Amino acid sequence: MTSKQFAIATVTLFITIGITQCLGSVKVKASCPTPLFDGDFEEQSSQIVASPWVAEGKTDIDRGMGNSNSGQNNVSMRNVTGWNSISQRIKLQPNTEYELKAYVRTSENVTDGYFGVRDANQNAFVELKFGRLSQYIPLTLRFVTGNESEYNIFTGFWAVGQDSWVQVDNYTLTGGTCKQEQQGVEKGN
Ligand SMILES: [Ca+2]
Repeated sequence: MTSKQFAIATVTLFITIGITQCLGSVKVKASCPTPLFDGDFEEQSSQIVASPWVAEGKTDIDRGMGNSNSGQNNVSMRNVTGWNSISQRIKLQPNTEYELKAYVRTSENVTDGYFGVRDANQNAFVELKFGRLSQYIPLTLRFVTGNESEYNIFTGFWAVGQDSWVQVDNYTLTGGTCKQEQQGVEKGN
């Protein structure tokens, strides 16, 4: 239907938000293989969320249910109350710029969803709040790491007293350098 496409365009407009958090003066930009594993959830072999992903609340893998953004599998969180999320612990280079992206869609009554990065102790580092997303929409977050190298990427939502759900697929994380190539290192004096 054409109304569907219109809805996608409208939502995309609202979600094209790039958040850049600069925590250090050193910025390194290059391309590198992703430090994130099984971002499309195709390696998940059962309904129960397994490594490298970690589930909180009522979070399952949909396998071959036609709910994915691509491939066979996606994550599905569905609950009436409480916090429900998917996360993965990752290693990143300190003081380096990254871009995190995932495709997310929700039931109509979701108002309190979060997509982003926590530190090693699960405290918020950078996050984007989202509400209803009637079709799969790429959520994108640009950030610069601090001095630490361990983080947790996550997507989750608070269910607010009624049956509601969030589905996630196709996570990617780009940025960082494969080698130490910081400009200015070999300056000499
Ligand atoms: Ca998938």
